Amino acid sequence: MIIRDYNLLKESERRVDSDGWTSVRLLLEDDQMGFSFHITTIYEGAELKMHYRHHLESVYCISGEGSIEDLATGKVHEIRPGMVYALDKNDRHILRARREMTMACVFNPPVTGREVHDESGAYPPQVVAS
Ligand code: 9YT
Repeated sequence: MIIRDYNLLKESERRVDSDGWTSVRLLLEDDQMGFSFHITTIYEGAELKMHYRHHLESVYCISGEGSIEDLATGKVHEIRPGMVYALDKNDRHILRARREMTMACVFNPPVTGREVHDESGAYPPQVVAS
């Protein structure tokens, strides 16, 4: 069993900071769960264009408010506490935070730890050892 405490890990090397967001990676690839699990803070006013071409991601909004724009359709969905979105088609999207948002995020395949977005808004593919 793995037991971890966000309150301790938020100031550790598991915290990754980037433009408009910070993320504490509570479960990573080397935990061998088949997914990674992060608590991500999206700062107020942030506008993040993302395209996880190599990962599926589900995101649950714990607090804050904003919106997600599906770049395939142009449709904008409001995001409030209690809502989840799942990028089941590796959907290109823009996430906007009107107020700081706290999100619980799951990635499949799991990220390894230090990933930040590349210029296309993706993380690199999982490297499987042979
Ligand atoms: C909600 C979202 O996708 N934010 C970007 C950071 C990402 N969730 C991460 O690496 O934890």
